Amino acid sequence: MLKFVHMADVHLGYKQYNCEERAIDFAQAFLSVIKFAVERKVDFILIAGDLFHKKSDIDPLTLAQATKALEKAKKAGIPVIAVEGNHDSTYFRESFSWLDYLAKSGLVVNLKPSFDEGTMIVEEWDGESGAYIDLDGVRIYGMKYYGTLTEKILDEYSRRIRNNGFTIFMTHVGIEGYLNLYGCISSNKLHRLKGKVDYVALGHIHKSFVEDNFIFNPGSLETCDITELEFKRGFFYVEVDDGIKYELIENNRRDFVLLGCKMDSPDYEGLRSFLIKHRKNTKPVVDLTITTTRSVRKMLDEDRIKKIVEDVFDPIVVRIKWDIEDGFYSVKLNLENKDSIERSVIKQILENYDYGDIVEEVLRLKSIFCSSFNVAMVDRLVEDIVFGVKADENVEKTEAEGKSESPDTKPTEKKVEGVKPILRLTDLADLKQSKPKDKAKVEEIEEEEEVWDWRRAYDKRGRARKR
Ligand SMILES: [Mn+2]
Repeated sequence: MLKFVHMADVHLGYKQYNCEERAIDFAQAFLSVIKFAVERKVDFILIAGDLFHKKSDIDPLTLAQATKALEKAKKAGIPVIAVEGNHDSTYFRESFSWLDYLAKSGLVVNLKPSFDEGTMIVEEWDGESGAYIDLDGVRIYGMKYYGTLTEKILDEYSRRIRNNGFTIFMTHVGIEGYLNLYGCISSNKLHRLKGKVDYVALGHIHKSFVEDNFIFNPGSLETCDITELEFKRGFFYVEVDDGIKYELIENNRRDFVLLGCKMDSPDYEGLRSFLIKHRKNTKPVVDLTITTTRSVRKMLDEDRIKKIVEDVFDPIVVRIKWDIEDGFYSVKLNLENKDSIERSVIKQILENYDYGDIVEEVLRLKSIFCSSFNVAMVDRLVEDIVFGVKADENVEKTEAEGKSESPDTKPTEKKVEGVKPILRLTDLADLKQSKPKDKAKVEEIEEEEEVWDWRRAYDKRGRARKR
């Protein structure tokens, strides 16, 4: 009988809330799964991405946590097969990841396809690299995270998969319909692998799910975000005999206490007795939201409240959040015109969250999305932000070039005094529609298209790549 463990989203090195203790929690969770696998004498261990929380800047402690646990598996003769997740790898550029490093050290098998001038190569693991590995009666294919290129690469990869014994396909990708997450794919893309593949091992979504005894996603081991507290998650222990038998094991993890209370006056003793009712003796993370008014907030001493929480819970982290009932959305309006009302509403909302300095970008993004979504405009906005070119200058230049070829011609439209104009609907002409100056420029553009390469986010001139 075949036995294995499937985990994902370990996030080693995540010093959540800037708390060292939390990073240790993540390592403990990982170690406990490895220990479980060793005790059950499984045939192999799968890690479906995000072993590490960060792509780079891994501190020595984090690397030690990874190697110490992986060495336990190695000592027990259990191979660990992994793929890189979005937290582990840069997916536009081929680069040497920490998982590659662990593979070179003989602690993991890091599976991913390689590319030769854009052609995908799916080769057997040779001890250092490869996309699949054959163990005793089992073949495991691995594909790392590719972001928005996932569907394209998955289609190509699927054609290269061959069934050989019990066949596993492991990747790090989100499936639509579980969480409101950007860049998810439809599970149909994976169900199509039936016949060639027996078990699809996923990671990425921090919530467990199983589809049709075929697609398996275990969720995160520790809690990366308080929204995960309500999810069932852990790791899968799988036995394969006639069919697949699996068990989702919810590993031990740090307790979180999420509390909300209303304070109409500085009644600290009332707060204390409220907290005592929710006491836990497990050194939890305490997340307390206090709803109050602006005037009562002024009377309350946050340090004193923190001290009370510490007395009651002996927590590792205390987070106090304020929900000011008459504060956040009460906005003073400047009733001059529609633009300035919009500007001041958005400005004041953003300022309440300390994002007052991105008002212009938010307004421009809003206007782009409101007027038939235009990818070129979004690209240009991102360019502006990254390279510091003002959008207005660009727009004026484009208009001048397009209309009369004369650089002296200024747009005639009036601007609101003292207010930097945001993009108007009339400005939203597709960049491609503006006439190039001469043929030489056309050729130049075509040449740029020629050197397009999916691994590069930017072209030679440092501009966002063409689509
Ligand atoms: Mn993750």
